[in-house]
Amino acid sequence: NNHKDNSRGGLIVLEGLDRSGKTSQSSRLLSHLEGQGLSVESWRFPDRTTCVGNMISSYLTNNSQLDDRTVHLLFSANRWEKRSLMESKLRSGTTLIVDRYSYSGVAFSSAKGLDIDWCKAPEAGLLAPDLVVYLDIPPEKAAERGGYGGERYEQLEFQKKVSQYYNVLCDPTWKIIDACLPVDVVEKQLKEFVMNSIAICQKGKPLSQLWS
Ligand code: Z5A
Repeated sequence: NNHKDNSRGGLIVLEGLDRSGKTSQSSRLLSHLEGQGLSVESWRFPDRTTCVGNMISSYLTNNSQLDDRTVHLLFSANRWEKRSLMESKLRSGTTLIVDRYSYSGVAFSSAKGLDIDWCKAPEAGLLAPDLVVYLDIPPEKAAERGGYGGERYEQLEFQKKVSQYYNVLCDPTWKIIDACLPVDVVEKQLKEFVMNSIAICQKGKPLSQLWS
């Protein structure tokens, strides 16, 4: 196979607790990759701009109540509605930096007490990330960063449970960065992981599916 035919962008996912620094690192990474002349976009889930995303946003801000399984499936649907766009962007050579993905979906819903396999099921068949970077921060440290707003999940005890489920989901392919390090140090480590991953995708690594 001709490499150029299969060349594509990378699907880069950032995961971590609330306040672990995902948003800050996404924007730094975006600027860096753009500066390298790469085609790149920054995405986040939930994507609150869609109809489904609107329902999720209203739930997170406590403006509506929803059954736990219902909201889980909405988060999943919010990823499914972006799946085909995601695939076409990647195939056209655009790298996507995605702030939260299916792992958040499973970790947060499992932390509420839902069965983990039940939580994983609707995610199967979404595109598998080429790289998952976990920004690792103890829940207590994250809480100290302040700015916990009024959103539904922004409570220390709950974040502790979420962190336990991230540990269950974490596999040896994940890259873990100590998110308590200074922002610049985290950024440097992140860039290295990402540049390596993009290089492999450019050489034609096949796209694969999550949990199927
Ligand atoms: N959720 C779900 O249940 N199911 C799903 O499928 C998905 C999500 C996708 C909304 O997510 C909620 O939805 C989320 C999970 C759930 N609930 N919680 N918790 P969101 O993406 O809208 O919200 P968030 O991810 O929690 O974003 P965040 O609050 O913006 O956190 P962050 O992006 O990780 O952190 P940050 O904004 O970059 O940084 C936080 C602060 O720390 C800020 O003041 C920074 O300046 C500071 N910071 C950052 N890095 C450092 C370092 N290295 N040192 C010191 N200070 C730092």
